[in-house]
Amino acid sequence: MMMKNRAMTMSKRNNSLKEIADVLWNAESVLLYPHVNMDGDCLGSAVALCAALRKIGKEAYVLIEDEIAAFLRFMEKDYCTEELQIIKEPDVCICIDCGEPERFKYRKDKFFQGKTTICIDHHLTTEPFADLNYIDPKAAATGEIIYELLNGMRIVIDKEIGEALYAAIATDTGNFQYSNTTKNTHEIVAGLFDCGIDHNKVSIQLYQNIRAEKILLQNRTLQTLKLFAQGQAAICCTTKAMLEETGGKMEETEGFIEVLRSISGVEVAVFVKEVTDTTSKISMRSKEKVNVAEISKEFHGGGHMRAAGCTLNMGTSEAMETMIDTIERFLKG
Ligand SMILES: [Mn+2]
Repeated sequence: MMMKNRAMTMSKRNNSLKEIADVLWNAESVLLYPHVNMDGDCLGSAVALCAALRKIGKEAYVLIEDEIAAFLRFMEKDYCTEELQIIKEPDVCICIDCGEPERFKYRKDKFFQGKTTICIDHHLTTEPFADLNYIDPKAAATGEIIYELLNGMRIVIDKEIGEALYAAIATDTGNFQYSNTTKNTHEIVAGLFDCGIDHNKVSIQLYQNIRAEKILLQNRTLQTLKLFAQGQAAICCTTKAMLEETGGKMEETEGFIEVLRSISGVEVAVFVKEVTDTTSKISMRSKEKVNVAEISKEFHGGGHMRAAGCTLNMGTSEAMETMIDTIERFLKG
């Protein structure tokens, strides 16, 4: 009975990709909204959809509010803009890979000015808030959903769109290593190979394109590494002082947490980032057992089983202690 209710709620709150496709076909102008701290999936998915919409004659832009990380800039071209008025009265506003309006804070008002709003996402914790919602937590990346959407719309995926989708899927699956990777993931990527993508070129952009300062920052950050819960958990932090010391940037801490999770015996990896003296951003990853989305919920955060995050109103040392206590308690229970 409970299962049935859940299934019913799921189907009720999700629209179909066909409904979303119809709205897009009927629109003249579309604004796409990736979340802040853009990762490969949100930017790759947004750029791919933007390029596809332009191919079918729509006016489309990816509206952003923060800087694009260097390793993702190959996708930017003339799609991305911070200009809120680039389209005065957009027919459609779509948020991509992002489950709550707070994740596009400065663009939020503009988003809700769209005649139709759409949310396309794969986060487990996303509650539908747009006019049309398509949230599929089984998708390893939002890029997979965009691939299905474009196929359904019979828009030919060219090399450029294919490479953006490849970047989206490769980054959100940890280069096809994470548990979210499915047969469908590989089938979609096989489809992208048929579109003529140069996956090696994309991989070099994504993974062999690191600034030396980032490596120095990683080295400094790892000096704060603490193992706890009998070695089942690991935590480290990056502070603003470390950025000055090394010349690294906060956006370059992306991926540091993977080093922690790669430690033998570690089930939960935690990374703490200083935002201000009294605000810290927490990222969590787990290996096989722990649902870190449940831990992040205790602090009003969100995410998936194996990757979640939250914000704590405290400095980094206090935040580290808080996370150590919480996770020790969690692993005991
Ligand atoms: Mn994603």
